[in-house]
Amino acid sequence: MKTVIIIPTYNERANIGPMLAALQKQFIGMAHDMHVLVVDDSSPDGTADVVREVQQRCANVHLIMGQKAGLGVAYIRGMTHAMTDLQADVVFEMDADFSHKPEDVPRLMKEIDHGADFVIGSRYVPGGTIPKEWGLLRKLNSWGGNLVARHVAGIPRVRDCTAGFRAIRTTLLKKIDFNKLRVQGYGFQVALLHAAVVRGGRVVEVPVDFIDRTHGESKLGLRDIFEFVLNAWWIRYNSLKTFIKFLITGASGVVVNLGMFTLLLAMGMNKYIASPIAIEISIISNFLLNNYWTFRWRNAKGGVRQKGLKFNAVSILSLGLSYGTFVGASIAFPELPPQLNQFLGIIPATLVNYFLNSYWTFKHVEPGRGE
Ligand SMILES: Nc1nc2c(ncn2[C@@H]2O[C@H](COP(=O)(O)OP(=O)(O)OP(=O)(O)O)[C@@H](O)[C@H]2O)c(=O)[nH]1
Ligand SMILES: [Mg+2]
Repeated sequence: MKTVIIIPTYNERANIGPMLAALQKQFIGMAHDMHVLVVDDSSPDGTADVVREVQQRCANVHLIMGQKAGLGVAYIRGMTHAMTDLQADVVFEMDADFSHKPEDVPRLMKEIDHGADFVIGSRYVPGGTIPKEWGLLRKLNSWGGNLVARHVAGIPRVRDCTAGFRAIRTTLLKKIDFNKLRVQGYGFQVALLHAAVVRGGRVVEVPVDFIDRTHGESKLGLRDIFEFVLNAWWIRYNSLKTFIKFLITGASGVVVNLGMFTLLLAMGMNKYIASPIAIEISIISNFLLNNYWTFRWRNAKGGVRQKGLKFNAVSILSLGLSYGTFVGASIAFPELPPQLNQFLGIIPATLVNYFLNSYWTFKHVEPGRGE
C-alpha cells in the first residue's frame, strides 16, 4: 500500500531534518511503500530548504509550498496532492515537532492492515499519555477541546478527537468533500473525524505518548480556538437539521398516507384496495424526500440505482407489514374507523423503514448524527 505521511510545517527548520531522518529509519522495517509529504507554508525560517536538501538523497520525500492560511487548509492541500498526484492508499497526519513519535508510525499502520479506515494516535485511551509537565491550563484546554468535540460536535465514542497523529485510508477520504468542512485551522481535525464517522469509517484508537516540543514555537492561536468551538456547534446544528428533516419527512408520510386513503375511500374504493395504494404512495414520497432532501449529501456520488433497489426491497417489506397490520386490525376491530386501522399499520412499517433505511439504504451511522 502506498502510504504518504503528511507533515504540515511552519517555521520548523530545527525539527524537519531530524524528523525526516527518524521516519526513514522507521520505514526500513515496514512492508509498505512509505513516503513523506511536507506541506510548507513558505516558512520564513527556510524549513523548505532543509526538505529540498533531503530530497537530493531521498526519492520518497515530497514537498509542496503554499501561503499560510491555517493547519486545516494546509492538510486539505496535502491530502488532495497525496490522493491525486501521489495516488496514496493511506495518508498520515503528523506534526513536525516530535510531539508524535516516529516509532509509533508502524503501530498505527498495523491497525490499517487489520482493516481500520481511520486510526488515531490517542492520548486518552488506556495506555496513552500527555506530558507530565503540562500545567492545569494546558490540561484543561485539551480536555475542554475534547469535551466540546465529543459532546457538542457529537463524536462521543472517540476519546481523543483533537489528536493530530492519525492514519486514514484514502478510500474513506475520497468520500469526504473538503469544501464542506468550512474550517481553516485546528478545528479541521474534528471536522474531518466527524465526516469520517458519519460516512461509516471504522475508527480505531491506538494509545500513544504525546511529547512536548523542544524546538520552535507552538502555532495554536486564539483564532483557532474560536473557530474550533464555532465549528463544533456548526456540526451539531447540521446533525440536528438532518434529524429534524427525518422527522418532518416521517410526519409528511403519515399525512400523505391517511390523506390518500381518505381520498380513495371518498371516491368509493374498497378499503382493502385503498389501503396498500395509500401505503405505497406514502413510502415513495418518504423515500424521495429522504433521498433528495434529508440525506441529500449521500447522493453526491453514484449509488442511486443501488439505493433504488434497496428502497424497493424495503418498500415491499414495509408494504407487507403495514398492509398486514391494517387487514389484521380491520378484522380484529371492525367497529373502528378504517383510518385508525390504517394508522396502526404505519407504526411497525415506520420502525422497519427507519431501521433499514438508516442502516442499509442510506447507511447512516447513528440516527441524528448525519451531516
Ligand atoms: N503548513 C502549515 N503548518 C502549520 C500551520 N500551523 C501549524 N502548522 C504545523 O502543524 C504542526 C502542529 O502545530 P503546533 O504548533 O506544533 O501545534 P500544537 O502541537 O497544537 O502546539 P504545541 O503543543 O505547542 O506544539 C506543526 O508541524 C506545525 O509546524 C499552518 O498554518 N500551516
Ligand atoms: Mg506541536
